[in-house]
Amino acid sequence: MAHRPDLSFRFTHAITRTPADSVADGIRAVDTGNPSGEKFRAEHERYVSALQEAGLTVDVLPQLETYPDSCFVEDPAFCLPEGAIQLRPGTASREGEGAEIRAALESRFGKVVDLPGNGHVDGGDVLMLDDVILIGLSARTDREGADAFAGLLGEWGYKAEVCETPDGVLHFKTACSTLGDGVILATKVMADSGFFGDREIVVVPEGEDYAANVIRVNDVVMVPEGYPKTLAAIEAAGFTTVVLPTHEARKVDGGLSCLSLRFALD
Ligand code: CIR
Repeated sequence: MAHRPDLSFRFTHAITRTPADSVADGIRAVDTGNPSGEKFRAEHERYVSALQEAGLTVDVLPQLETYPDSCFVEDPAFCLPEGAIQLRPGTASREGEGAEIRAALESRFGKVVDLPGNGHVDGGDVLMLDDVILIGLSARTDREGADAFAGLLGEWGYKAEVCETPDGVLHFKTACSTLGDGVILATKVMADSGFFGDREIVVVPEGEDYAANVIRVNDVVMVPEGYPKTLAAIEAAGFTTVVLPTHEARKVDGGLSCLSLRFALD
């Protein structure tokens, strides 16, 4: 299938995983306190409901105590209408998450393949735009993994480009999102990077960088709670929004995109 512009925001299905109590041991750059499994699960239920209200069939996988960060299902896989790609997350404590999500991918896709080679890619570094898939090199995604992934996407008929994630940003998509309809949301640093060419960008207002990670799902843009200036900027650009709490996810550097794999099946 050729790259359809609406692949970045028109979805029929999602896969999520219920947060484990062990999420308190999840990786984080700065310690702002441990997330509570119970509170996180309450926020996660609202997230799943919002995806369902946006029209998606959601597979909710059971909590997996062995992997504290396993609710962030976006990182170990990438899904396209043609099939799913099992990635290799670039941090040791998360490498096994790919195998754990394999059965769920196989239950939805006739074709599931491994990222070729030995490199690493986290799905959080992969931004699907209307006409290209951007892969950000980061502390998690290395050159070998990014090049192998871009090559595989090319074989599947997709244009992919590898770029640098700015210093101090965990994942490429920590700092930008597709709003769909040709528009990107990005932090000032990311907007100034030149990665987006002359595409239209809504710049995240100062002090609200965390809110750069939103998800457009069909007719709505889901925005984290507590970022009024970003919410207003997205609405001013003509999008309909749904606000969701991500307070527990944020304590372990998680946001809205990483909590699901979203895809369109015919
Ligand atoms: C990690 O550091 O891997 C997790 N604590 C958070 C992962 C967030 N994933 C994402 O933004 N794609």
